[in-house]
Amino acid sequence: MVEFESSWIRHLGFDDNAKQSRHNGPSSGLVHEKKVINEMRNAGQAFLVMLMSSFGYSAEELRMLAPYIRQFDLNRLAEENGHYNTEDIFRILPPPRQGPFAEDPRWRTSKKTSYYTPPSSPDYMEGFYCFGPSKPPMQMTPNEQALWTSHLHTPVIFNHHTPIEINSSTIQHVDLNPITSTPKGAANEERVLILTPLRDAAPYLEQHFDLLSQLTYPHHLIDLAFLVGDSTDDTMALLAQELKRVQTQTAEDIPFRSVMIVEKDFGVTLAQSVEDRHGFAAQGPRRKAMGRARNYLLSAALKPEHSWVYWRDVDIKDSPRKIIEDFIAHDRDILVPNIWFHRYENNVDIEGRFDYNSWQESEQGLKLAAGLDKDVVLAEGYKEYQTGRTYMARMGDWRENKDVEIPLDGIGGVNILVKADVHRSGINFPCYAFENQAETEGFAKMAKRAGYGVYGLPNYVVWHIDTEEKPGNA
Ligand SMILES: Nc1nc2c(ncn2[C@@H]2O[C@H](COP(=O)(O)OP(=O)(O)O)[C@@H](O)[C@H]2O)c(=O)[nH]1
Ligand SMILES: [Mg+2]
Repeated sequence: MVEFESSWIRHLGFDDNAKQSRHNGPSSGLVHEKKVINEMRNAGQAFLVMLMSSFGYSAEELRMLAPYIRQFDLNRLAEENGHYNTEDIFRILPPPRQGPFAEDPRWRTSKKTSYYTPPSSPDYMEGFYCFGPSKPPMQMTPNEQALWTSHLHTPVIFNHHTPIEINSSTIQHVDLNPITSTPKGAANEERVLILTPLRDAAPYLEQHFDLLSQLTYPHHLIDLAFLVGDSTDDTMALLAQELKRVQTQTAEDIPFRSVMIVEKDFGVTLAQSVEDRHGFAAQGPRRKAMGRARNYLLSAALKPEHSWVYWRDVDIKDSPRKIIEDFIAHDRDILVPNIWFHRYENNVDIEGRFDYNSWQESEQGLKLAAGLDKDVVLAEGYKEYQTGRTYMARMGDWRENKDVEIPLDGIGGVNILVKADVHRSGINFPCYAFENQAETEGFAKMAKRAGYGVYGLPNYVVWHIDTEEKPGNA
């Protein structure tokens, strides 16, 4: 392999066609290349004859001066039919020993210093060529021999290593290849993004931040992001206050790596009262609006460095501190806990089961959906539509083995851990009817359709507030 680095070698006629012709047999590219080489050779010979006849160099001198003569652009001489520039000759060559020009003052190179001294190493060494394979024939396999003898040209590479360098600060390089989501998240320093949509959430923020502060997953690996929208209460101010409280703590393990607040109103007019929110007619529009809010939040906050996305609603009463580690260890694409609530009646703690959005699909549910208009969004827990689905809320007990998994087809949004690549692949919360489901249930359906695994932990309980505690439900 002969490799040229020198800038005085201009690549002659080896255009793309010509390169192609080496592989594909003769073509006009190759013919063109040969023609140019012939012209160059002719021009070169005419040039040498001129140097002898006009300038008085002897043949012996010209042989010695070969390294200098190579600096002439023979390509140009070929194009210009052998016309040369006398100035170039005075500039590049040392003077001839004899003849009319021998003492001409225009020579740039001093006869004494450089005349016929071989130019220093690399240039001069180029005069010695070694053709042949890199191994002795006895060590070559028949295939290697055939390969070597079959090529007609020594392969030539021009500046093959020239790198492409980009200095512009407007161009950013993102490599998603090293971003993984593994069961050893904390040990691998995998970054977690906690996402919370907020609307009229003032009463719950303090508790929310108390619980977040207690999370044992390293806080320097956690980014928080909130979407505040359509609120009529003081959600924004309280959020700012709570964030200040947490982020300015001096204890190293409390503040989080970063916080983002996204504001976006969708013009949702539904009141946040339990009746308004949980009536059947409200479910379709409400779930679509929630889906949209989640997608806006996700698209604004998900950064290339995130490995996991942890969706966490604001109205959580209690949850295990190790929940992120516990969930990551399951190594599932999408994982949800069971959602219950406490209700105290006559000093008795009645454990209520909250979330009927986490379910396993049934024949009845599929049949029902098949008979519905594609745009209808199904909602659970309403006598209008009997789906016959199996609800995770009805299973499980927090006293049992927390690691028991069940596959799910629909999920609720109170707590979801998602491998970030699932979202990156385009699986999000449909704000329209996807297989007759929207938002988190549509998310689960879409993920399953795309081949991702959706699971629930019936015995791993996160405690939602009792809906009767909601303001506006007096
Ligand atoms: N930005 C925004 N957040 C909302 C909206 N509706 C609910 N949220 C938030 O989304 C989460 C879940 O809502 P929630 O009313 O608790 O739903 P539920 O638990 O299914 O009754 C909470 O953190 C709410 O503050 C909305 O329209 N816009
Ligand atoms: Mg809630």
